[in-house]
Amino acid sequence: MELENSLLKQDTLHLEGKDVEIKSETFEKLMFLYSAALKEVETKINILKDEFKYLYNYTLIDHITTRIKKPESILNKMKKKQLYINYQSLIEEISDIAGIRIICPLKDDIFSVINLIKSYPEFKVLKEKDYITRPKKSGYSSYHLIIDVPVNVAGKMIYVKVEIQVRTMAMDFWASLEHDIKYKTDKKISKKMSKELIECAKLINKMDVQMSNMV
Ligand code: 0O2
Repeated sequence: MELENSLLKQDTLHLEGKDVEIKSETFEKLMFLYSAALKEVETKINILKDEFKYLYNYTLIDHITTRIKKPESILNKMKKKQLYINYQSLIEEISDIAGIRIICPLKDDIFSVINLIKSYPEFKVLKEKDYITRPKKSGYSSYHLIIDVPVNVAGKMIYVKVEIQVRTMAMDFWASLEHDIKYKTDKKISKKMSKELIECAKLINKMDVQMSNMV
């Protein structure tokens, strides 16, 4: 595999300055760490989801999805960012290898979820992007957090980055379709289509605000 071969040029990997070394042939072991961190976050968010459902009879979170970024996508992102293709830059510069997406019914729920996540003492927030208050030029709306998650491996605590995206069902509908149009079709998005997508994002935002006001 191209990515793996390139990364293998580096002999050892130092994680977050901790006394942990991973031999270069163990790309899978690195992915195991991301996967372990993702499971830690997923469990906590599922407990939060159930807490609101069973204790307060409220659907704060509709559903959760998780994914580990595919090697090809990691490599493409590294190339796009013009990074050195090695483990160190992968760990330091690519923050969304492990990703969890939290889908809420209402816009206000997003901020509740974000505040609750921030209150977990074990998660350290490294980066925060509020594309809810200020959507991207494309029309994309979502709240992003990059957190450091402690994972206990071989008796040592190491910290692994996980990206959390929080958005409403309506925002997720838009983002999924837009992502498919952008990445799955070979067509370059025309100016007309970009404008239409921005219009749709505005309609979705209007609907989200209206729905929030009704509840
Ligand atoms: P994929 O295939 O979904 O994983 P930075 O963190 O500043 O170095 P980055 O990673 O581009 O740069 O940050 P940003 O803008 O927060 O975007 C991270 C992710 O948000 C993207 O990951 C997408 O999942 C999502 N995203 C951002 N902008 C858009 C958009 O315009 N449309 C859609 N549909 N999703 C978006 P990837 O790796 O680009 O893609």
